[in-house]
Parts: sequence; structure tokens; C-alpha cells
Amino acid sequence: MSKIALITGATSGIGAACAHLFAAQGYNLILLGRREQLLTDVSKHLEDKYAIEVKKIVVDVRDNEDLSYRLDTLTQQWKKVDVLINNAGLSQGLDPIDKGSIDDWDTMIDTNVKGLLYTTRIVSNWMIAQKSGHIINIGSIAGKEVYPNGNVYCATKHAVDALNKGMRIDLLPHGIKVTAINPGMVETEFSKVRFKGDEGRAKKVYDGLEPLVANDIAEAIWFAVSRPAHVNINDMLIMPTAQATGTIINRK
Ligand code: NDP
Ligand code: 8X3
Repeated sequence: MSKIALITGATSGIGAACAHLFAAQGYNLILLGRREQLLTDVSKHLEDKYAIEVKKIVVDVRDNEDLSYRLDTLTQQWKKVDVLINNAGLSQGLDPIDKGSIDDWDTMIDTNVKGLLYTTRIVSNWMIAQKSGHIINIGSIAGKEVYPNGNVYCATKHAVDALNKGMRIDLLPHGIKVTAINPGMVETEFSKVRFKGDEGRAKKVYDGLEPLVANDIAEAIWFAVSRPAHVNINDMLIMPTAQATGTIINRK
């Protein structure tokens, strides 16, 4: 029986790159995201190319009731998840604390923190039952430091950092591995989403530097997952060579 990876936010960027890389390694996949057509396209492509099986789950990770229902209806076979990649996340806006939109704050907190918790609450129990598993939490440089106007997004990624440490402690007796992967700038749909579809503003974020690409992060995740049984990578911070901190960037 092939191993299984469950990836949240698999319709684009880092999640989609992980889906490709894990499929190439022969994993069967459970892929989550809200955009059904993209999920269908990714699933079909990977099933055809790698002869693996894919379960697609169209769901908003903020909706715990729907998420629980959809994950619960998987067969026992599909609940044998070896790797959970808690990747679904986003930034909305880049405003000072006195001007930020409450809706944006709710969206970031509900997705990046609560969605990650809801998914982990369910899948960690499956892993405990089978006495094995590996949880990968996608944090950020924004979880290690705070940059101007990053306030709430940075707070959500600091929460991911704390939850990663908490999970590592709580799941230790069960032999479950827990790893935080913290990227700097990766060119995905992230900035387009942050600036609500403003492609020009999104493109400017990466002006004059070579950012990471989603596959760089997928490869780092694969490195953590493919270590021997006695090795756990607790935390990895991965930056473009041209980015030293959240805001110190060597632009040409
Ligand atoms: P993308 O915007 O390309 O991908 C985000 C993914 O999250 C999409 O698949 C999206 O799917 C999914 N998603 C967002 N909201 C929800 C939701 N409510 N329910 C289910 N799925 C959701 O960005 P990235 O690939 O860059 O982002 C992936 C992760 O990496 C995020 O956690 C982000 O914070 C983190 N990160 C990104 C960095 C970067 O520079 N790009 C740097 C550091 C961390 P859909 O819209 O179909 O639901
Ligand atoms: C996403 C990257 O630059 O907003 O976490 O911190 S950044």
C-alpha cells in the first residue's frame, strides 16, 4: 500500500508543488482547497502522470463542521495518513494596525490559525491511532520577526510557530514527527491574494530579486519527510539568497 499525504491548499503555489513532488515519490494524495476546477485539474494531471490515487476535497478549512464531515467520510484506508502538510494560508492587506480591515484580520486568523488547528485536531487522532505520522506546518519568516504593516499576518505565523512547538511536545509520546517549514519570499499567488488581485502591485514585491519558487519549499519539505525514523527536523527557515530578513533585501 502506497503512503498517503494530505495537503491543505493544494490548488496553487507551495501546496500544488508539494502535490507534484509527493506524487512523483509514489504517494497517494488527499488534496484540499476551495477552487474545485483547479483541484480537479491538479488531481487528474497527477493521477495520469504518476499512476497514483487522489482524493480531492473541496472545502474551506475555516468551516470546521464541513471539514470534519468531509474528512470523516473518508474510508479507513484513506485515514492512514503518513504526512499532513498544513499549508492553506494567506495574507490579506498590508495596513497599519489603526487602519487594517476587520474582515481581513478575521480571514487571516480563521484560515492560518483556526483552519490549521481544525485540520490537525482530526488528522493527529488518526496518526495517534496508527502510532506514526509526520505533520508539516507551513510558517513563515513572518513567524520569526515582525515587519511594518505585517501586524496580523505576522501574528498568525507567530501562532503557527508556537503551535508547531506545542504539537511537537504533545505528540512526542505518540512517535509523531512535527516540522515547521518557514519560507521567506516565494513567488506564488500569495502577493496577488494579499493585494486582492492587483497583479501590478503583486509583481513589484519581487522586483529586482530572484525569489524562491514553490518547488524550493516542496523540496525542503521532502528533505524533512525523507529523514530516517530517528531524525526529526523541528524547524527550517528558508530564504531567497537576496533576502536576509523580512525587509532587508538586496534588489538590483
Ligand atoms: P498561494 O496563494 O499560491 O496558495 C495558497 C493556498 O491556500 C491555495 O491553494 C488556496 O486554495 C489555499 N487556501 C487559502 N485559503 C483557504 C481556505 N480558507 N480553505 C482552504 N484552502 C485555502 O500561496 P502560497 O503557496 O505562497 O501559500 C501557501 C502557504 O505558504 C501559506 O500558508 C502562506 O502563508 C505560506 N507562506 C508563503 C510565502 C510566500 O512568500 N509565498 C512565504 C512564507 C509562507 P483555494 O484558494 O483554492 O482555497
Ligand atoms: C509570506 C512572506 O514576506 O509576507 O509569509 O513575510 S512575507
